[in-house]
Amino acid sequence: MTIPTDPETGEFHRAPNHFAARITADGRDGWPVEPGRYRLVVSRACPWASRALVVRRLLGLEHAISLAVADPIQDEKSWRFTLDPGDRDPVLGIKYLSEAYYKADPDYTGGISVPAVVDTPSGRLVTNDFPRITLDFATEWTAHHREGAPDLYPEHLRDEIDEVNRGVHTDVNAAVYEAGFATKQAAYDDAYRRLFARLDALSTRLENQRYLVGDTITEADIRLFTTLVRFDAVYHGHFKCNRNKLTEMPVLWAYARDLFQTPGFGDTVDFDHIKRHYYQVHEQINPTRIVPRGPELSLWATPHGREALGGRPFGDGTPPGPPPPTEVLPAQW
Ligand SMILES: N[C@@H](CCC(=O)N[C@@H](CS)C(=O)NCC(=O)O)C(=O)O
Repeated sequence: MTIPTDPETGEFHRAPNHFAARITADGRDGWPVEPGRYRLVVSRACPWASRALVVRRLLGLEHAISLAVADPIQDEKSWRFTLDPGDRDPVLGIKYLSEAYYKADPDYTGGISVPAVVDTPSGRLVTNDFPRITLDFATEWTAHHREGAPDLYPEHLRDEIDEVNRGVHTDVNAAVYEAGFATKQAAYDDAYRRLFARLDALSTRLENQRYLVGDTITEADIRLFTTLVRFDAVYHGHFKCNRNKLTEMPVLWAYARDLFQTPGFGDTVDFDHIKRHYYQVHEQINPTRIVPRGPELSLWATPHGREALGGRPFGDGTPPGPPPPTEVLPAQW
């Protein structure tokens, strides 16, 4: 995979999402909420796609929105369904996710990214607008949430959640990539500084409160979690985000373990997919494509002690049950 960077500044700039139609309860974009109609396509390696995996689990949308998992290693035609029999997604019948993109727009020349939501009857991509996908799962699909589903985007906290999300996006979710993909020292230095300054601020915020906003799990926690869970496995080494390991930042490490051990979070995480994707796909930064053996993953199961801070993980709701049998992952350590 070629990583696009600005030749002048050496900075990596993320491409905008091209397909931004929304699936809504009122169907105003032509895509009404309808259980059984849409297929969520992810890579379990991808932090942006993993948000959707966690939200779908927490809300119990597995029965309403089916799941396709791409091979963590893209080839020159991008995401492919080589984990499925005959190398085809069994529901969409396609070998490459790009086929759904070109069905939606035959002239499309941009990147093929996950997460993607595909309309199963027509095989067309509906949206790859990752920040919107999870918010719409939380607010537009409420009629199909499980009993006891939490409110991940409570109306009275939206301004605060949006503000936290902006900082986490710029200085954490995106900054790790900007550090890792930088081709000039100054671009790397800038991303590294922003990342650790923000992690320090988040540590302070989380010292005496269990979750980022309010006293329950919200969309803000999910967005931070998907970067933290990858931190020591890939960002610390591969992306040179190495002032500290997550395990050396006590508050964030306990916070991340707390979420990991909450049903709906850790049961979506496939460290094998994560490690193979980053170390094998980004040949520019890891030309040998060797996948490191560490770190020791069993530490994710150690006690975190965050219950002492109070908080009600699911508010008035309840944790989700186990994942559907077809989505149960192999033991991670
Ligand atoms: N849709 C966004 C964010 C999602 C994203 O970056 N997903 C990654 C995987 S972690 C991907 O699919 N990259 C391939 C590509 O954009 O061509 C983007 O295009 O940058």
